[in-house]
Amino acid sequence: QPIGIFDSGVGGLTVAREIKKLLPHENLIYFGDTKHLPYGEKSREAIVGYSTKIARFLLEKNCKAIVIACNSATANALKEVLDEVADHVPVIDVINPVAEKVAYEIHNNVGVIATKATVSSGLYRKSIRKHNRFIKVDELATPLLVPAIEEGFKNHPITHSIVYNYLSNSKLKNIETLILGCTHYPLLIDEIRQYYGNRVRVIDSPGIVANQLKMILDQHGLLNSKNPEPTYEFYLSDLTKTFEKISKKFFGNSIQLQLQTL
Ligand code: DGN
Repeated sequence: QPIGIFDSGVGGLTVAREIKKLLPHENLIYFGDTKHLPYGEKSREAIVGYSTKIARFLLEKNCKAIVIACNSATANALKEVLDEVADHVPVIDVINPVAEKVAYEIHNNVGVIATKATVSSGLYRKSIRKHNRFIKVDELATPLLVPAIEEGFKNHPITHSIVYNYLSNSKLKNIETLILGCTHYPLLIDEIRQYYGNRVRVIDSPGIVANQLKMILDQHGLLNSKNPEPTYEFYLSDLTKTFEKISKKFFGNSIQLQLQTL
């Protein structure tokens, strides 16, 4: 049985890549809702509609666990996705495991950069402070980063300049730890590191989520450790060049992308 993973586009691939690394015997099914991207700008109702449909699709594909590899979907539709599928399979999101880890391990000022849909939910702040009310958490919406990534402007002067403008915002002035609150953003880790040097620790969110998934599969007796030829299936609501490029970079040239209307 495969693990289902979804995002609005290429962002969730940063999580899928870590899952593949940590759990190399698992079959994976990835759904990228490229037709409705970016989720970060959509209403809560729209995000709930897309996310629950995708979760149902992954359940019908016989997935044994579902990873919501999108912060905007987690922040706006976690409850509805749980209502839809949690009776059948465990659901792992990208905010709660990260918030919990940060709450217990970090003792300084934390900054979060994310889409508008995630920041307006305030979920990072709430989840971190539920576990540790002494941490100062500042969240900043950085909406231009996703289109820059989807346009393939990696290591491009435009992207450097957007990153510089956002990170120099006064809200993030005194942070010592940064959470990339959007699964697209690890694709800009070089630009972000270049800005901060060693001054700020960037949390490895995809790694934390992959570990959480492993723990949950283990708890449910669902870990697969003997599958010499794991399969990777990709379904997209629209076939895009960017998705093709990044998915092949992470998973190899032989993968097939399938169009799936949502
Ligand atoms: N990758 C998604 C996230 O983590 O929020 C959102 C990207 C988008 O659709 N704007």
